[in-house]
Amino acid sequence: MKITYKVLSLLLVLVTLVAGCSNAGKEEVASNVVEYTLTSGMDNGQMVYIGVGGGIDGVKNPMLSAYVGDLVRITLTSGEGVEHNISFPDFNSTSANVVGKGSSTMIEFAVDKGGKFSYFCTIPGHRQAGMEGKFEVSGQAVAAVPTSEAQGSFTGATGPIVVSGASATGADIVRDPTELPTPLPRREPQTVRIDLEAVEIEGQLADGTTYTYWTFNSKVPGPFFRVRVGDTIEVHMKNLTNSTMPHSVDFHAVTGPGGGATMTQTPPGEETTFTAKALNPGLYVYHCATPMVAQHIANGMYGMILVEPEEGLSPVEREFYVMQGEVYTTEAFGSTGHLTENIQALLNEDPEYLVFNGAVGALTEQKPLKANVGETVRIFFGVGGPNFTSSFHVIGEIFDRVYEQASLTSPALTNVQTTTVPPGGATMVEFGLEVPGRYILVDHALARLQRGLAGFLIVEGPENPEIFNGTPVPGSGH
Ligand SMILES: [Cu+2]
Repeated sequence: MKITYKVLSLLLVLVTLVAGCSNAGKEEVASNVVEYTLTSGMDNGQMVYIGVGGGIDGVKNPMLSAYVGDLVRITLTSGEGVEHNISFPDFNSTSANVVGKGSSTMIEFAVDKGGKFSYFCTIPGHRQAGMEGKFEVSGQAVAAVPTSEAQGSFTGATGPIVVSGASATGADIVRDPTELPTPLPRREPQTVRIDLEAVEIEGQLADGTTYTYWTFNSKVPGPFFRVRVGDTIEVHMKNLTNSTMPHSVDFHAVTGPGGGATMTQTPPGEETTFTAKALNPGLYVYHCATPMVAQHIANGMYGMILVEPEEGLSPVEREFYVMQGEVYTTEAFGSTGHLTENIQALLNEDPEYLVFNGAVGALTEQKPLKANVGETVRIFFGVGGPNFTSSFHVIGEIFDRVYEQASLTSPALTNVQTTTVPPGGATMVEFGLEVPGRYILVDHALARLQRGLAGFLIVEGPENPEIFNGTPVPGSGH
């Protein structure tokens, strides 16, 4: 008995010692608190998280790991000044947004289940632009948490819903279709400076409806540039300090990787520049090419540049600048108030709005095209998109000449009713005006008319009954 007691006492002492040691060990390495520091940045045109310190130092979108029962602490710092956050939706944890270079935020959450998970930035478009990494947890679940419940807390993709808020007013982002440079005089090739400024702006999308546009120079489309073949363009790409995104520009007129996008990924508050020689005459689209590119285009970042052939274009009385685009909102077409972008709808190619020159009514009530009987008009027409091909048509007119695919060095097609223009493509059409009245610019996929896609060409002058005669029916809409 005595011996047994002694053995037991010894055992007890040993157990206590071992327990003490192991506790001390845990505290020393804090094995149940896992800390990671990440910063945000750009890499190859992608948005990324970059690891700071330890085994993840410098690693893009590093794999993070922990054990069940750990407490995870994540510090996120804005490395480039763009607004971001970090979310672990499976653990119901999302940080506050970091705003401005160097600002940081921290989250902590308990790891209650094992498995493979993701972390990402929940700001629309950022996950798709690259801000996503893996989070692996070893061990068994501490308490059963239904995965579906945890996933249900993340509401990334909702279908369009009708929300009619109070009507809202925003800036006029509509590009006047007459705002374009006049034909260039005959001259030797020269260097032409092109100034672009990325401006994120709350603009008027429709009556009582606003939307946060991303623009080149505060209008949609961006400025129309006009150079001569052989000219060198010197592009200055500026991004306003208050931007939430980096922006860039890809000129389809440029020969070189990314059309300039590789050299113009521009963080908020900075400026980039490059030069390029215009080798091929034509009418070309330019657009922002910062990931997710489709999002930047949908939000309004597109425009056109005309590279005139050496001999120039034939003279016409009037030239117009029109571009087609799509807007993807969470709220249904016709909602009032400030509408929010819907990335899932963008990925589904399911826009609520389709517009000429940026907004509903832009080229009808607000800034219609105007001309006179006897004149010849030329329309530089392009599709920013990002997704929809246009079947461009002017109701009541026939295109005398279509420079198909905006090829200015091929013979024009003659006498065309409707012409196909792909996203990131353009056309140049010309036609004479014989009869006064109101002509309607459409995409002949006419369901789109119901979503805002219409423009007016108002032609004044004497009636021409020999060509068109009769009595208009009231309310015909033409
Ligand atoms: Cu952009």
